[in-house]
Amino acid sequence: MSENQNGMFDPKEHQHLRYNPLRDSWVLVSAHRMKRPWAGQVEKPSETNVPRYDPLNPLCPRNTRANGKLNPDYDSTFVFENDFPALQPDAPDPAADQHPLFQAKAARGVCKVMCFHPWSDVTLPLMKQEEIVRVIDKWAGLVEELGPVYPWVQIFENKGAMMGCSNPHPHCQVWASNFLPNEPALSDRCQREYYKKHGEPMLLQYAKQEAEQKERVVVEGKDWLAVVPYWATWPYQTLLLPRRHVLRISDLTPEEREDLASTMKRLLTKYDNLFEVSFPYSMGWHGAPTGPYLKEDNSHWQLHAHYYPPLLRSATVKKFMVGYEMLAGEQRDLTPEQAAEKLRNLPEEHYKSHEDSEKGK
Ligand code: H2U
Repeated sequence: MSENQNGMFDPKEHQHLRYNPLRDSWVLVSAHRMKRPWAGQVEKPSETNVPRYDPLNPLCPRNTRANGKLNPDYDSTFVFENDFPALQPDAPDPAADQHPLFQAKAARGVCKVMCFHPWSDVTLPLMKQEEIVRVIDKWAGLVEELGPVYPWVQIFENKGAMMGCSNPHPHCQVWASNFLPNEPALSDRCQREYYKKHGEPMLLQYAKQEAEQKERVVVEGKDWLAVVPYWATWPYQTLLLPRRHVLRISDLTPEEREDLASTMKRLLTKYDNLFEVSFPYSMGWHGAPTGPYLKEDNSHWQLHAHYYPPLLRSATVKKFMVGYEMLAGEQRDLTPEQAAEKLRNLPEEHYKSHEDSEKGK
């Protein structure tokens, strides 16, 4: 970067654009805006007390779901077909003869819901490491089951009402489709082009760089790394990366699953500790595509998870992706380095662990 009128470029002081190589787009970083007062504004909403078991919650063990089906008395993870699926295996094809401005394509697939735990009053960071390993094993199992049939298996978790989550019971969703959706299609193109040009998977090279530079690292495990990416758009966005070249979640070794569970627990505990609230986010896994892509060379791919949390300044003040973001481009205030430092310095003991030990959890 070159000098400007104010002297040497300082990313904390001077607005600039950063390149997102996974989306081939730019984000405007305006860190000087963080000088607006913010000390002391840590508003904490009164946390609603979720009961461990609610006889009316359709996700709890032994309860009846919307379609009248009974859940088993599960004691670990539990997967069921979404009773209100956005994608179903059968739908007729739209007419082939189409105007270029009115194009439609066939969309088929399946939607599943996966409960992480039989209790409604826990979240991933409050679960035991071995319980998180079972979640990871189930994610891998779903990719193994649906991957041979569908090109894309999207595992995602919407956490918190702020992110549109409809049920407090710890769960995620899995949507498998007969098409590659927009985000993975873009990511596929970007990783492929990078690999062609640089001869190494983009995110493998990126993880090595971040592990050396350290300033954006939030949590480091033996096999995993959680960073606030250089190009993050959400204030506390993170990227979870394996250190080894791994194409899909189903390719992880038992040791890598253990380390992933530990890294997730540490990261998500820090998230909760940031504003002392169960931190809302949307997260999801991206790995090499499946279905017909299983027969192709996907060396350009590297497995990773994105965490997109909406909160900015406190438990109630969220970042809105509106105005400039909707009409021009993404913009952020605090730098990714500042966000990483804040998260990194937070304790790895959950703020609730004291309360919970008193309650004898
Ligand atoms: P969200 O909280 O992320 O919306 O996920 C809950 C999902 O659970 C939602 O997609 C499904 C909803 O369709 N669900 C059922 O399949 N059956 C039910 O009885 C309740 C909710």
